[in-house]
Amino acid sequence: MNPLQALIFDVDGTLAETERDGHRVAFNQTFAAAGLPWQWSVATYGDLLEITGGKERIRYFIERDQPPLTDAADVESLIRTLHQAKTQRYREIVQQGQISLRPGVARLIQAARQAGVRLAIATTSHLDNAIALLETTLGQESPAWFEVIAAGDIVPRKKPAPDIYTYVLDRLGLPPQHCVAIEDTEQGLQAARGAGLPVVITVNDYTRHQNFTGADLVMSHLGEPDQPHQVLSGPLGPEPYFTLETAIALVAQRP
Ligand code: XBP
Repeated sequence: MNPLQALIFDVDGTLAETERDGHRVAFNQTFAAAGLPWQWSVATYGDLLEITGGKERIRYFIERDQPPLTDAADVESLIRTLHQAKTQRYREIVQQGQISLRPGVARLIQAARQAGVRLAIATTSHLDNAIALLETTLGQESPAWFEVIAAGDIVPRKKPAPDIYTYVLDRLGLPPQHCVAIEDTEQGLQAARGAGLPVVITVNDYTRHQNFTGADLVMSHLGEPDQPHQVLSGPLGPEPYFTLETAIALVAQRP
């Protein structure tokens, strides 16, 4: 039996750099359209990313920066309304083709499909966002390549809780030691590790300073044959880019 049975991908920041030019822009457009004077700069958004989940992020921002609003009875409905509008705007941004996959993502997904390694998604973001990104970047049929797409509120506790990964493993019917999670954040690492998964990290501008202790491999990105990656910690693979063979070696070396 292949020791590697499945790859489980995070979405935002891992498949594509969606946060700064996608989600952040969609939040700001939504606030402006609602007549709210809130605008999240690139730096402010970096701080807010500590809170996973868009609704949770808006709630945290209101409680931290807009305390008069916290007494309003309808804060929860404001958050819900804003988040629905933001999801729609984010989808439009993605569908306009403004966001592309990170290096090596499409290559690794195709290699997994060819090798019969199963695919799944574990994201904190809304399901519609994940589907829009897959369809726009990998083709209309691509969501069906993923046996499980676990997203948003499907579990009550978001990352760094392990729940979303535990949910995916249950649905796949696989033990964690035969899968690899691919993440970009410390919260994602904690969630995947909490579920017992080996974890590969591809850092980005928002996350490269985070603590990735416990990750099996930390890289600049997955890399391509003509776009080698940098391994920041963990074993060097045979190629200057992340391959299925590297993932198999990571899984095989686990006790
Ligand atoms: C990233 C998130 C999400 C997005 C916004 O999720 O934390 O909240 O920033 O999406 P992941 P929503 O890294 O797990 O993909 O507004 O739909 O929550």
